[in-house]
Amino acid sequence: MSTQTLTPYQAPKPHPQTQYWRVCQLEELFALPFLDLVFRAAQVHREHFNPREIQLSSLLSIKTGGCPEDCSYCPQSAHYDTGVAKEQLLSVEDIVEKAQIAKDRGASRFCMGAAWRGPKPRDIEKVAQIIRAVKDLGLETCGTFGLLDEGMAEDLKAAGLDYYNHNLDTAPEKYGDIISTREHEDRLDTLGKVRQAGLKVCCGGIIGMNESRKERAALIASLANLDPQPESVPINQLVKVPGTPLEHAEDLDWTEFVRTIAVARIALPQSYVRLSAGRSSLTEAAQAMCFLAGANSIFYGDKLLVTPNPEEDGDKLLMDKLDLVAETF
Ligand code: SAM
Ligand code: DTB
Ligand code: SF4
Repeated sequence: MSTQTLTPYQAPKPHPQTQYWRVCQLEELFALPFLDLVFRAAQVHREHFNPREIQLSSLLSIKTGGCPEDCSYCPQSAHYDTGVAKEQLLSVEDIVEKAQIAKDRGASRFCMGAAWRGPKPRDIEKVAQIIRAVKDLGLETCGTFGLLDEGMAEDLKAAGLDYYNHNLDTAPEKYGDIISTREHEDRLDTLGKVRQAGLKVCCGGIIGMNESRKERAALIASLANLDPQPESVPINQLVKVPGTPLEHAEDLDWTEFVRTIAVARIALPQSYVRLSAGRSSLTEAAQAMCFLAGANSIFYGDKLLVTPNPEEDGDKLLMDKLDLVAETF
């Protein structure tokens, strides 16, 4: 995989929402003939980005398992027996070692996830130390630690955090079917705090949770109507983990995944759209179609948080075949 850059890196800036998206408008996009939709999304992508560049983010679970929340998709919830062992917060040294490896392999951003409903004040102190150390390696930093209390986003920003990942996960109307321990409004509240503190927002969702196409459109509408829009939008396909309530969710056809990427690209024209969890079950050709439809970021590294992701070597090969280059930061 070449790391040659075609355009100098420019950190994304918050861009105001230019249009309020109604769910029915997004359903109309979903219903376009497949190749027309992909073509339209590819045009939007080319207006705002160099389509040969892919942003590479590596993920690390810094505190694993035993989460008190009951998210039906999540292998780390203490409510389900998924075989994920509970681990304490990793040490700064262990995390820095993993971050250095990710950097050496070509990642530009290091995303750290914690299986918390939200951090306690003492966790913020430790996490701030971790962020400072990762930032010192010259990587962009991203954290996903759950719901934040007053002042926490400011503390994370002061430690050098660039992005906060906090997903809306599913359509507002479906939220209660998937999670009972918090509400959609709680997520919006934390997103507001994150924005207010001057952090960049990474906010996306999961498809393949037995939702209807209308609900997929409603998820994208809720992301696109955030004002300003999120700089980064991870689109995850559910990883069906045995023991979770969604382990037998109905399979989504790959074309529906590509359609979702395309609709996200059209509705969030200036956001990075990340082809996120679920890549292991997509063929190379389907991933290529996602890149054509406007995906311009991936999780890079052989593990997501606790489940597998494609190997780096395979991703490098795929990027070479498609003449894609890693965006450097
Ligand atoms: N606990 C924090 C929270 O929920 O915000 C941060 C970590 S949580 C694991 C981060 C995200 O991982 C979730 O919002 C969800 O989108 C994604 N995720 C979790 N389990 C998943 C699965 N089985 N398949 C796809 N995405 C998943
Ligand atoms: C996001 O949207 N997807 C990532 C990251 N943000 C934290 C997590 C995917 C998790 C997939 C299942 C697992 O490995 O736990
Ligand atoms: Fe906990 Fe986050 Fe998993 Fe929900 S998604 S159970 S909040 S780790």
